[in-house]
Amino acid sequence: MMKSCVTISLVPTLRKGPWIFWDDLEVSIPKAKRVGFDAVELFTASADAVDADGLAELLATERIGLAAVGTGAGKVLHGLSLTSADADVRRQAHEYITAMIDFGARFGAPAIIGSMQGNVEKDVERAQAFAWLTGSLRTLAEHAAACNVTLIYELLNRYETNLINRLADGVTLLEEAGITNVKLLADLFHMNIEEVSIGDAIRNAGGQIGHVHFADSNRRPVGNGHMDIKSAVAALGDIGYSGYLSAEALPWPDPNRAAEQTMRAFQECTRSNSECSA
Ligand SMILES: [Mn+2]
Repeated sequence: MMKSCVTISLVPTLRKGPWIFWDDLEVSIPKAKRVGFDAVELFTASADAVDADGLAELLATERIGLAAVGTGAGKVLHGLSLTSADADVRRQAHEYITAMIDFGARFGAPAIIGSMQGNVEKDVERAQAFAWLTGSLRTLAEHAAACNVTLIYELLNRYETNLINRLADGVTLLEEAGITNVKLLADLFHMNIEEVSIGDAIRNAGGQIGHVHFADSNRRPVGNGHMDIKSAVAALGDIGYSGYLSAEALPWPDPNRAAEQTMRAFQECTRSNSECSA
């Protein structure tokens, strides 16, 4: 049974980004519940930007889960990256993500490494960048395991990283480095740019998929682009995926309507034996 999730960003300076809700948690979490979501995914400036006790109380009151926590603000706001040529920046990136793993783990929520993976920078050997990446993934995954959560590694499209871009390459990366306790994030928007077939990519990655970002081809809520969402969700059904479909989409035309459209699409696509018209 797949579960529904909606994103909340608490970083006002990134207001044009792909997150459905933007208001503070006291407003956004009840809204998410009212629309019917099973959980929320949080994007915050850092691990200490949110009062964890207050969050725990809100989640308990609304009976809604925390599905995952994003780490992207480490890159966007603080310029950190796991593959920076600067050792000090890599160290800070590592610390930033470690703190985010601890924050999420209190709620059983994994941290997501997306843009924090960085890029093969100028004057850095490609093999060196990958050694930094896999070394960090290994250590961070071990820390996550000690906190009883997995670590999520997201494949991004070519305009956002020059490391790797497809699910199959993510599977290979983890296998070859012998890294465990890392699951892959299948972001449908990125996959629409990079994969030959979204359905085949999902089926081939199988149990390695641990989280899904649910968005249409243009990053708008599902149903507002040309994504064949029915076949993507059918493939997730084929692999027995029981995690979240998390709406990491633009708040188009506005947060409330984006949330409602996402919920409609989620219900249509996950309803068994029915046509998905989203
Ligand atoms: Mn994503």
